[in-house]
Amino acid sequence: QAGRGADTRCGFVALIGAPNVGKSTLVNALVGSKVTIVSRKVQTTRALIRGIVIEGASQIILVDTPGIFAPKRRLDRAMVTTAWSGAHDADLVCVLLDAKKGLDDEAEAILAKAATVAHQKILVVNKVDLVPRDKLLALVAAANEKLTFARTFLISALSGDGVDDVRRALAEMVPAGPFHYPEDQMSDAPMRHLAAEITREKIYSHLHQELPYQSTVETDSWTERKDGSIRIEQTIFVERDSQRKIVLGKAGATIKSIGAQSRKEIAEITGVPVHLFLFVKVRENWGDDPDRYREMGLEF
Ligand code: GDP
Ligand code: K
Ligand code: MG
Repeated sequence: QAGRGADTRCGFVALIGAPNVGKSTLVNALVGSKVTIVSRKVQTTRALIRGIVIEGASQIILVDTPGIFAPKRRLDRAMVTTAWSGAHDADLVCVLLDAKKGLDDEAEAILAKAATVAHQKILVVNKVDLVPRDKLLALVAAANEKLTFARTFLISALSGDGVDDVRRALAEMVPAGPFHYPEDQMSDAPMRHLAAEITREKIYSHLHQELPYQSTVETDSWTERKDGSIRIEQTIFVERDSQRKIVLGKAGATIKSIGAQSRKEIAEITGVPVHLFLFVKVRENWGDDPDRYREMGLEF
């Protein structure tokens, strides 16, 4: 048991919502540190990532999930199954809606399915920075008609507006019990996994169309050197040789830029100098290989 005294609370809170609603941004904002990656592209988050935060005498374990959408590929199906299993396994479910998109078909489908999850639910309307305040009330009313929410919050995960209120409410709502994790832990993922995710985030921001979805990153080695720096080797796997050439870029320019940005961010998080070595390899059909999903933490 990770502990503290008799009066503590601790619980799992799953964040559920459409792709790009801002689930990962909210997890990072609640934790106050980057534990999960963010991009403008859908399907950035692939597995269940836990961000851990302490508020008063409560430990809140936030479960960031892949977005809920109509799956086509096998990998997509695994992501959506994983998201719902995250909701069923949690103590509380936090349903996110995009203030600007409102109750579109995707949001309606998510609310309908969320109704089958037994736990208490809270509604978080995100991206309120993009919409006039008076429009929000109609959305909140409509959503609460579809589903009963214990609490409703209007926030901007990006600016941090309203995030403290969500954190305080979750702290009150998680069940009584001892902490599951040590007090200084912010994530359940090992640093070498987050480092691979950060490189994947840079692939998402550098490359377009299908390539990000057909690539994955693994950390092969992580060595702490005598001078206090860390030497990290990572492999970027793609499905075809043509994709390998795109990741490398002209005279290696693209991979150099991906590596430079990733290295800088990993160094900021670890607080020590980082030497990052990236390799690109072709592994055909990795996206159809269930063994790969298991390594990624997905269910199928
Ligand atoms: P996820 O797919 O639900 O995890 O969404 P992400 O956290 O990856 O965010 C998707 C995009 O929405 C990113 O470009 C974020 O910067 C952006 N975003 C997230 N929260 C907000 C917000 O409150 N306001 C605005 N304007 N953009 C946001
Ligand atoms: K995203
Ligand atoms: Mg995400």
